[in-house]
Amino acid sequence: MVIEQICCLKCCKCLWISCWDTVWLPFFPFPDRLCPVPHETIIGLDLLLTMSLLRLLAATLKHPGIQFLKNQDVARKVFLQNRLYVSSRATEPFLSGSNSNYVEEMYYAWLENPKSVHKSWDLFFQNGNAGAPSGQAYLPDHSSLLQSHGLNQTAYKAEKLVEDHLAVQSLIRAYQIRGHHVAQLDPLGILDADLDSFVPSDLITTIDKLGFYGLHESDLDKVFRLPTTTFIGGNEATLSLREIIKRLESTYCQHIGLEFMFINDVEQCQWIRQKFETPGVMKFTNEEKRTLLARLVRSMRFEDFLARKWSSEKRFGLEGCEVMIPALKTIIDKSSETGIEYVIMGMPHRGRLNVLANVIRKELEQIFCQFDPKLEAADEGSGDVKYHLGMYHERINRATNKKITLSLVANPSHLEAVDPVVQGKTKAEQFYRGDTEGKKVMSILLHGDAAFAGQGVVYETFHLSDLPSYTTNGTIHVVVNNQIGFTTDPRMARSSPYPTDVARVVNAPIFHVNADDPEAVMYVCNVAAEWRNTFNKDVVVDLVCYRRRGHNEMDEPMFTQPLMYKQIHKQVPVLKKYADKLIADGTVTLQEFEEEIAKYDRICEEAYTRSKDKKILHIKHWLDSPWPGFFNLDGEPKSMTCTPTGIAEDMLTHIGSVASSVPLEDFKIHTGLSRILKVRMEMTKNRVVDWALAEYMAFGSLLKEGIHVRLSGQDVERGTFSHRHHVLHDQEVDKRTCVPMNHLWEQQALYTVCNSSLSEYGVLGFELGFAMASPNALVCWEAQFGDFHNTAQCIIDQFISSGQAKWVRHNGIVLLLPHGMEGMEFSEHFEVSQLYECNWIVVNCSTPANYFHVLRRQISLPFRKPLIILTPKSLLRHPEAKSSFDEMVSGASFRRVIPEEGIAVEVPTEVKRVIFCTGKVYYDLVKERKNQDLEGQVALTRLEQISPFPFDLLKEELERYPGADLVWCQEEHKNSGFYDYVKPRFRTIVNHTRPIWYVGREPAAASATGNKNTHMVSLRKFLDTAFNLEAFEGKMF
Ligand SMILES: Cc1ncc(C[n+]2csc(CCOP(=O)(O)OP(=O)(O)O)c2C)c(N)n1
Repeated sequence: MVIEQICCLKCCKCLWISCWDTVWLPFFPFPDRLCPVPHETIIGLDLLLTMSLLRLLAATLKHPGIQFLKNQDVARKVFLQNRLYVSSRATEPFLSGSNSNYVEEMYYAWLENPKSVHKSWDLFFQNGNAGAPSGQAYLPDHSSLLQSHGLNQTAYKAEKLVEDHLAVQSLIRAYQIRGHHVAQLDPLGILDADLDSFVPSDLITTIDKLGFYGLHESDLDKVFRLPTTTFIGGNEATLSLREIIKRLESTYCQHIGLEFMFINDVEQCQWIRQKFETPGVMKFTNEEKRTLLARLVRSMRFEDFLARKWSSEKRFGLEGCEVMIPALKTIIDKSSETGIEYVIMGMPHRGRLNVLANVIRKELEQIFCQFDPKLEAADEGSGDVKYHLGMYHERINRATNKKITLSLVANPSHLEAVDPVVQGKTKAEQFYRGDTEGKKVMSILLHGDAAFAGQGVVYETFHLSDLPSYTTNGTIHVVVNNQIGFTTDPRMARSSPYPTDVARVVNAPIFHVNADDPEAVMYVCNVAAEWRNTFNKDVVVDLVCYRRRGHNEMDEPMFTQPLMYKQIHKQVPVLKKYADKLIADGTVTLQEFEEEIAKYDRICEEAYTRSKDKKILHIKHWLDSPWPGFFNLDGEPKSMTCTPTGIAEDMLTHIGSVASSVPLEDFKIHTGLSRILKVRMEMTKNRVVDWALAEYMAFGSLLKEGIHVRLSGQDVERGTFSHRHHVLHDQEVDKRTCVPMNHLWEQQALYTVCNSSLSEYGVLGFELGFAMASPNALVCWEAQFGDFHNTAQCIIDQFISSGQAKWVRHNGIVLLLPHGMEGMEFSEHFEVSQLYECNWIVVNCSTPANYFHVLRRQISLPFRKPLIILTPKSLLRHPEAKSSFDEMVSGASFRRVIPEEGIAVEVPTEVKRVIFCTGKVYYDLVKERKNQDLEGQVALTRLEQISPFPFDLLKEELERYPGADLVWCQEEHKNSGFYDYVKPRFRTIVNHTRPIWYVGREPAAASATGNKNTHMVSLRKFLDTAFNLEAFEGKMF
């Protein structure tokens, strides 16, 4: 412990340490560490600090002195008596049991030869023997004891001075760390923003608390030198204690509460301290104040206008946090000033219409007309409520005169679900612009306090913020902290002091601010934007506000929050408060203020009149991510055809050989991997592919066409089942990797393959957002085996399956979902139009070639549609699951159904049973049919595309075998798998004239048994039924 103190001091003040070392040198095993400063010069503070340290150390060393000498000779006793028994306290603070042997040795040596010890010891023993009073023998004063009395006085004073300086340093630090706990953040003044009325004992909230530091009221006018870790002095190096406390209070305990001292980076902490502590930083010009007032006018009058015109409509108004509009505008202005060209935003319901109107600047009539219940939708789909729609707008930023694009991403009601989506879209926009540092594109996420604290996806999104393939180089989070979630009090809604504590995990600074102080809010927003620009890290602005009405405008909040709402009813609106202030100080006149209000009201009225002419709602005018040039001018696909997806054989060979090699020199791969690559090379020579190679071929060929391919998910680089190996690792050089896919062609698009954090919800949302930015990319997310995708169900339900219907937004994301039980009349373009009509495509490929084609078809389609690919684990290495190049070359395409191609087709009338199946069970059925010698009597037809259902092809199949039993066989339990989905569709095809029998496992609650034997028995059982041609005789359907 003592040694630690040495180090600590040494870091701070080397001069003091020198002196300290000199005095203490004999007591510690540092014989050659001499003070670099002559002892004679060590006076004043240095000496004092030394003393105070000595006292401190003595307090920790309990033994009271060198009594051990008492049985030594007389001369020694003389010394001892003088040293030890004159005081009730330890005589010399540094004399203790732990160093007693050493001191004793020193003393004997000195007795024999005073020059044999260090001169500080010499002086000490001399003074001791000369009868120096307790505590003064060690003073490194070379003059005599004659001066000792006067020196004692000086020493005491100086000692106190040093102590006080240290105390003041601690006090400053206490404010920096804990000042926010007493900041006046709640505009209502009834709830502590940190849910705790506790006042830290080291903040000087009353004068008696100076005692915590050993200070007194009388010290208030003493002047102290300021440490380098504070900027409260501005240009002054010293300040009186009174002024220090005043400035700390005004920085940390007024309307801004800063949480940043947990950040591990000293430079970042210094930066924040400088931004907030420097005196006079929060000054605004009159022009800035007027702009702020005008923005508040718009924010507040917009809500008033809606309330007047549609008093019984839900709009999730912003009343109580009107300052959010100027806050966002300030962030955007500042970011535009630093070079940002594109801001992507995500937000919940609260204040969304206001943001659309006053931040994005959507035409007001487009917003107002949506309140008309008779408005007809012009687009396909069910549409969505007005406070969920997205928006994209390019405009000139008035503050900077620079072009800026603003996009608000459409979202479902699921709070916070949009967060990772916004991040993914932002990453993509940065990627396509080559904006590797996020200097051109950035994101802003808005949150409600309850949702920010409660929803796990917030945490998952934060954890993406610093990962190389997912970072957006800093997001500005703005929390509308109205201190209530629907009807739930925050004290029942979170266990953390603030709703924002989740941000601490990534060392993001958190700026709490009282939303009724618009200037404080503006200042904080400016700093937040500068922070992002400087450090490319996340930052949180917590707008502590209130909700003037109920959760929505129809709700009665007094049922559940009576006291809070009594206070809210008394609350003067922020606009009035701020206007009064500016009028009082002469920044604006009452007349100017009233004119500003009248001007905006007029704008709203005129837009309202125009809105009445709008009879049709075009949801596509609310697109957050338009894809210029991809659709025709009406927003329709340019064609309804899909080019074949096969490719030239030499391309297949080239990709195969790169996939089998290491394109970098002197790169040593694992021997096991060498074997895998060798097998790949063999397959390429033999013109066949397995699952992994088919995927390689699909990705590689798309890259050649300039299509960016991105594959993300847990362990995707190697592949969970070690089949992929898209990233090679040098076995001898740490972190040296190679992605052969990026060495395919001279001119090719980039391939990104990235292992993700262990998140499904967050990462799938992110990739969906990435896919949203451009149609010219194949963005794939792979889940791990075990139905883990169900923790991302919200993204699947709310965005992937229904996104197009709600927001007419196409998205071509591909979900690779490992799956398995190891445990009529049709038009010419039926296939493609069916794909266009559906909400997503689900396939379960049984061959590598089909997997290859379906990936390529994703890009070849003239529109974009989510694609779900079930990828059976066992087919990754199944010896039968191989495809020839012949199935992949030019002219070949994805096969939605693979009909029977064996001897059963030669005489179809002989076929007694057609078994329809999908995926891997096909291989079990083939084997069993062969074993039972039923190849002429049982036909096997594979359903490769499950949705949309290939009615056309299956109809042909059914008609080919008119006299056969129709059986659906699946390995899943009856209540899972696809039986319930295919059955009514098959019956539609046969017009309910023939039954479709079920063969498979019995219903079960759990998806797989943990027992291999049970699994095999149930497999045997259903295979027996599948090939028992009498199994359904006499049965009713
Ligand atoms: C995931 C999810 N759960 C529940 C809801 C229902 N809900 C809508 S708003 C709301 C309260 C949100 O409170 P807060 O985040 O503080 O935002 P505020 O409404 O106060 O602005 C709830 C529970 C929802 N929309 N999403």
